[in-house]
Amino acid sequence: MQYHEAKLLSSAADESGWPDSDLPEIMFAGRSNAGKSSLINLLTNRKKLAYTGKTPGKTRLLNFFEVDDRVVYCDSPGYGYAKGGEMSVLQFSDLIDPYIRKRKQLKALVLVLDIRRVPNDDDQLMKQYAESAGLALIPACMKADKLSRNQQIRSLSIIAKTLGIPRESCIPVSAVTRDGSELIEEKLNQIIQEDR
Ligand SMILES: Nc1nc2c(ncn2[C@@H]2O[C@H](COP(=O)(O)OP(=O)(O)O)[C@@H](O)[C@H]2O)c(=O)[nH]1
Ligand SMILES: [Mg+2]
Repeated sequence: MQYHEAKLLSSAADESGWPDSDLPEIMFAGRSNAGKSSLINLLTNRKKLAYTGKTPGKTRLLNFFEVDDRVVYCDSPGYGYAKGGEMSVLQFSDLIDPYIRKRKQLKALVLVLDIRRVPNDDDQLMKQYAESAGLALIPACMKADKLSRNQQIRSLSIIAKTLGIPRESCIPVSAVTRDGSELIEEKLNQIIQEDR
């Protein structure tokens, strides 16, 4: 396990809150409770960097974390319509649309999915957002520890088919066992290095 220096740079409700930084950025997006914050904590080896579960007040903002003076991770609110802290698609678009369109150093979208759930229209839309902005797409299928190997393979097929992407690109991840985190890290490193 590697030690990572990580700190919150800013929490942004709009463009004025984007951090004053030139480092490459990676956005983490997905439905509420999919595991976005857990994945950021996993990748940075920090238990409480990003807020997991319900943290009132922080749910409607983009949270930017600088990691090892080399990359910035952007944690975003859950999208879609539901109870709890989720944002409507419209609110969510207002927040992320300018960011995805204008932020030059944004390189990739980590699409955070619950491996047990079929991607919905919002997930599809998010994937299209990434595509149209020319971002690399990394589908992280969280909570793999909740399924057997065979169940994982079946779920990954369904997820890949629904999103119209190759199954090999969908990475099963567990924040509990840490499975998959190295693969995600590898992909992110490639993207960061290509950017140099
Ligand atoms: N078993 C298991 N639970 C997870 C995993 N990832 C996230 N969770 C749990 O799922 C819930 C939502 O996670 P969170 O990171 O807050 O999701 P977010 O809303 O997308 O940021 C929390 O209770 C996490 O502990 C995982 O890989 N395995
Ligand atoms: Mg979160």
